[in-house]
Amino acid sequence: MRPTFLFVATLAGPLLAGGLSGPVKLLDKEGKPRETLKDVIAILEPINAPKPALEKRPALRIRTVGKRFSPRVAWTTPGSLVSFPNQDSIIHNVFSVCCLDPFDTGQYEPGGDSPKVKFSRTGLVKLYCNVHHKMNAFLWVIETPYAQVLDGKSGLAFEELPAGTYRLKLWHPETGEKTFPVTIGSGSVHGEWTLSANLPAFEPHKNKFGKDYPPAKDEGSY
Ligand SMILES: [Cu+2]
Repeated sequence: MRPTFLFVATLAGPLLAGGLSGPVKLLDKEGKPRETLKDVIAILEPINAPKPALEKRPALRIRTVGKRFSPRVAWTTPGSLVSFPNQDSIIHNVFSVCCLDPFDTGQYEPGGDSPKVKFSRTGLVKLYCNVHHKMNAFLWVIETPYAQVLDGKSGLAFEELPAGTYRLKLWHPETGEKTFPVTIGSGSVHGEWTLSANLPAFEPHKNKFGKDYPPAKDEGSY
């Protein structure tokens, strides 16, 4: 093989790829570490790095079980479908009125699935139930496949990232959003990030008609 050919082949080779990993710490209002990271989402947005092809995600199922959404924090990409299977023995009615793609599933029965909802716009969608005031969930619609909802035990861990600069966005319902610049080279980058939970654990909201919820007998049992 001639040297000139080798030189060209090197230039045309795969882009350098690296990884990003490390713990995310969550502090409470007093500055004490929370034991669980549950419901933290990590989103990595390429700034000066190749943007990966954005494919539609498989239909996402956010279950309603025990008068809660599961998962409570989730993500998908624009144009993908989401439904809310009812695995309780009571009626639910999932809706969102805010900002992005408002929708209303209407009431649907135990054991049933909701109509599938397509989210077209990027951003944070706040999901509520019109029957149960305290049910809430958060759906991030994002234009990157680099996202992870942390499981409460591990930190974040991204692999096979093309070299370049990124914005790491960390979000939790009680911390809001915090961003960090990240540079990825050919190796693995290890970091450590801290979020402060200064927001209320439950954000009051109106029902789908913009009215207060009627007092519920079992409000305290969530
Ligand atoms: Cu409900």
